[in-house]
Amino acid sequence: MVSRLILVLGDQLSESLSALREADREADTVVMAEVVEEATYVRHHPKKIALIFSAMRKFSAVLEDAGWTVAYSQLDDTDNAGSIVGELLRRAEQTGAKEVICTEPGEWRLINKLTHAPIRTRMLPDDRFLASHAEFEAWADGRKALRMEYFYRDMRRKTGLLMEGEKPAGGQWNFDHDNRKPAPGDIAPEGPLKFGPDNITGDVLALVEAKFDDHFGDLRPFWFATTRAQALEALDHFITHSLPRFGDFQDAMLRGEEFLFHAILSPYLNIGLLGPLEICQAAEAAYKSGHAPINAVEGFIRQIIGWREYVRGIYFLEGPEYAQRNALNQTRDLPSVYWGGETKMACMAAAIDQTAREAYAHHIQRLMVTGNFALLAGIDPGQVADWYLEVYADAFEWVEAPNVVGMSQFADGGVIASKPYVSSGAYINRMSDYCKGCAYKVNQKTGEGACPFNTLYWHFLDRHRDRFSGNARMGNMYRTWDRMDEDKRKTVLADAEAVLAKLDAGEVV
Ligand code: FAD
Ligand code: DLZ
Ligand code: SF4
Repeated sequence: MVSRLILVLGDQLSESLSALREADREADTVVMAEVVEEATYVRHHPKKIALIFSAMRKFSAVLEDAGWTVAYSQLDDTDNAGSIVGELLRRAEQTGAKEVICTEPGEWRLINKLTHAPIRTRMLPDDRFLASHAEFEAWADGRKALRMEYFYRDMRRKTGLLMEGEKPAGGQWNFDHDNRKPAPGDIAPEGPLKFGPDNITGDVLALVEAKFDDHFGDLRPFWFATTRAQALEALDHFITHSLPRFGDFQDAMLRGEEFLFHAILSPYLNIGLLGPLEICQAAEAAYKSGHAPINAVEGFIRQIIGWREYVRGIYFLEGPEYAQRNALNQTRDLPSVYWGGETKMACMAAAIDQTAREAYAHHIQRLMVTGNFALLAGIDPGQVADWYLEVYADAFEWVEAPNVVGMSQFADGGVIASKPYVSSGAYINRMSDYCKGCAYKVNQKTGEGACPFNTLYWHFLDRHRDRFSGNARMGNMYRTWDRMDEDKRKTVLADAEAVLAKLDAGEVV
């Protein structure tokens, strides 16, 4: 039998991968390649590159132990072709293989490259998700609005998670109203389980240091799990220590507490070390045993079988140009604060500083601090999307683009969100302790020391009035704005313009 090449990408590190299930362990060759093209199509955070390379090296050893022949290319191998397609062609020449079998990548860019590769390529569905493309399309078909909540309920019924017969456990589908508490300063979250680098990770760290030192973010200390066994330990640690309070403080932000009660499992889930169902089943077991309350477990499971599956469905449903949409025509360049430039805004400094250190920020920091600011300040959503894709260890376009372009920047014109996620400083003040030590005053609406979120919020609503004033969910905002006396409105807009002018001039805001 002629050998075929079985491609396993850096975010496909699952033994159950469809391409591996289709393959012949005796005859075929698995191809895994660290390549400069994937490491630089955006300038990924060094921790993200190290996570992927280290996990790839260890996964290739697992496959070899299981009897597979693996052709593994390290980034600095002298004959490394530098791209996935280049490496496939090189391996085809070496082995005489005439066909590639792969699992669908999570990005149109790479799907396109593989589809047009000068070697026959068979692409199988990525079935490490609960909903197939066909299932999502069938759900979306004929609906006026694609709201996550209804899709989520179908996923609950499909998986049986938190179901008591036909009814949701606890008597309701969604316990979100219990999950919006600010965190008191004296809580002591356990934080994620951290792993010291072993020899393989040590080699990878040296490589990443040598090759990608100019990428934004700190490589060390590096503590991510890089094997399935470690990722399972991290899951167990989260269920034991953090899940019980995950719900209560899901939206809270505290200085010096980067992780609070969040799972920090998305990097492992998105590269395939863990599966969505096993994570949710572990959480459900914690509810059934009385270890964690329903608001925590329902809220957590909703993020995974609801939001995560839903955004993937949207990415593939909407097609390759989705990530380039700019429905609000926002065109300002991303300011230097996103790259660690000086800022007086304590909330932005906290979110961006921890992003640089950890390649991690939790959902509300991404949505209501850095995302909110970009949207209010009129930043080009393409630049915003590239930033998120670069800086987070869990960022792959199928999940990043709908969250950024859709949910956070409203650049898809409302496919995902029924109204833009914008807020003044009051929301950040309610959910965090950032404002206490900020150079700006969160309660000040105009003038030198006014919180920039306050003036930019009204500027956003004012400049997008034609689009949003008819939105029933935004009527109150426009009524409040219209009730303000005219001089005050003029001052607010002029102050906002001054903030924007400073951003454009590269001055500190
Ligand atoms: P937890 O808060 O503990 O949640 C548990 C799990 O739920 C996560 O591990 C994740 O797998 C899933 N989840 C939660 N919210 C979402 C969501 N909105 N979409 C998809 N999955 C979700 N998530 C990514 O995995 N990759 C991204 O590139 C990404 N970019 C984002 C960009 C923006 C602007 C926003 C607002 C959100 C983004 N998210 C992204 C969603 C969310 O912020 C992260 O999944 C979460 O912060 C990961 O940390 P955690 O494991 O501690 O999550
Ligand atoms: C993100 C990433 C990086 C940094 N490096 C590699 C790599 O060298 N080799 C590889 O196979 N995959 C890598 N990846 C993951 C791919 O970019 C990912 O598969 C696509 O973006 C699709 O999700
Ligand atoms: Fe952020 Fe405004 Fe609060 Fe400062 S005052 S931390 S800029 S919300």
